[in-house]
Amino acid sequence: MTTAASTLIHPPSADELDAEERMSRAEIEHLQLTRLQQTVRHAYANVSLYTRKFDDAGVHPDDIRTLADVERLPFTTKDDLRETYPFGMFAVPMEDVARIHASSGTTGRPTVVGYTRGDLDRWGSLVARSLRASGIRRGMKVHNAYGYGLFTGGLGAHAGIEALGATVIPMSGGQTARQVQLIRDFEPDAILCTPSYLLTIADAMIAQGIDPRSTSLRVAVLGAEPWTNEMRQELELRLGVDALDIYGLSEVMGPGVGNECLETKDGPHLWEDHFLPEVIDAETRAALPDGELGELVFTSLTKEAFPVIRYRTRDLTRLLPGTARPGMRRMEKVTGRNDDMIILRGVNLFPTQIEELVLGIEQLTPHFILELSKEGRMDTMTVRIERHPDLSVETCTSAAKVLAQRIKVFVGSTVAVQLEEPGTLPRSEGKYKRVYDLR
Ligand code: DLL
Repeated sequence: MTTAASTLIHPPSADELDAEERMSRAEIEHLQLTRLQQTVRHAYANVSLYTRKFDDAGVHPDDIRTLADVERLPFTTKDDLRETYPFGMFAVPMEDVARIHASSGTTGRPTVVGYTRGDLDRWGSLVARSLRASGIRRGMKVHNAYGYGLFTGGLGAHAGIEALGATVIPMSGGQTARQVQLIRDFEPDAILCTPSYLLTIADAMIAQGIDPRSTSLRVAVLGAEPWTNEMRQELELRLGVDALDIYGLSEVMGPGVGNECLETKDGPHLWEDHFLPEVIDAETRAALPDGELGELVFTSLTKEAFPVIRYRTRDLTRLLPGTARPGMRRMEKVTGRNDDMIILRGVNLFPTQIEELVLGIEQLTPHFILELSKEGRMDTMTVRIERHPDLSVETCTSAAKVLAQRIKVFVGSTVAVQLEEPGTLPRSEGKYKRVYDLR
């Protein structure tokens, strides 16, 4: 732990944990198998898309006798969700659906998901577990700046804060100046938002003459977009908080599918009593052993309204053994999605690789975007980055040159780095749009 503030918060003690968090690996796997069998039967019986897919694959729910048998089941993709838009994959009658969420997505129809009353309760308790793992507890005030509405971030986090018994400040995203004022006036202990939005908030504090390290905030639970360990360090130093990674996606539930533990900060532990993770080779779709990098796939184990079988997340990561919760596996911090990969003259790169390099150069600001364009038939990329307001233009210009060199060395691409005036690039209000493709 890197901050002075972190001495004030501490991880939950063993008696504060859920019984499942204390289970051994064998106990978790036993629970997973029973729940997998129930989920597969439920999906096959109640969702016609699954009936058809299972039949086409020649597999029946009775064939699932071990956890490894999950590999016999067909995958589910975002296209399946689009095809059954809006409610075709709900496994319960609408009268049992207590809530609907949707994610806009970048292309095509939104994906729609549903929850029974029981699903909402389980979701709330998993977010509560996540926040507790982050060091938040009853008696703390939590400023929730994830967007409320169809996005699962706001309401999902809200329910978790309430389930934990902490005090929720339901701020939602946007209105940054007001966020700063309320952080000052209400003195929350914790903030929940995207990592890029926390940067925006820190900047707004400085603009209002407030030292971001001087506020009451001690913990930040950040997710909904990829972010690097370098960004963690940057945010922890700037704001004097412990920054923890919360992971999730609407198709699988929403925030709280996994969360980092304060004592280790080594990638989110996946709450395996409710989700069965796999990592596959995105090309061949073959299952990969733990430790290998590939596409993350989830089968839900307790969902009623919207069970998912081997849902392909498009997130790239690897599965690792549990540490702070030895019975449950971790995943490496997700630093890229299949969809975010930029192919620049034959070289694959992810925006987080650039983030890592930017944050490694002290004279640069973390405010940058990537612009892709064409010069003749050549694809080109420009890193547009704001210069540091307190440093001379010469210093910033040479830092920009260093960045271009490091991108060449570590990523293998020749890119242009263009300095911008402070405060001129778009600021995040939620999930940050980092890449602009002008080709
Ligand atoms: O972003 C749920 C969420 C809200 C998670 C608040 C955490 C906090 P979607 O809008 O469906 O749901 O987007 C899901 O966002 O597949 C990842 O690509 C990305 N993502 C979510 N959490 C993380 C994270 C919410 N901690 C998609 N690190 C996922 C990296 C993340 N990427």
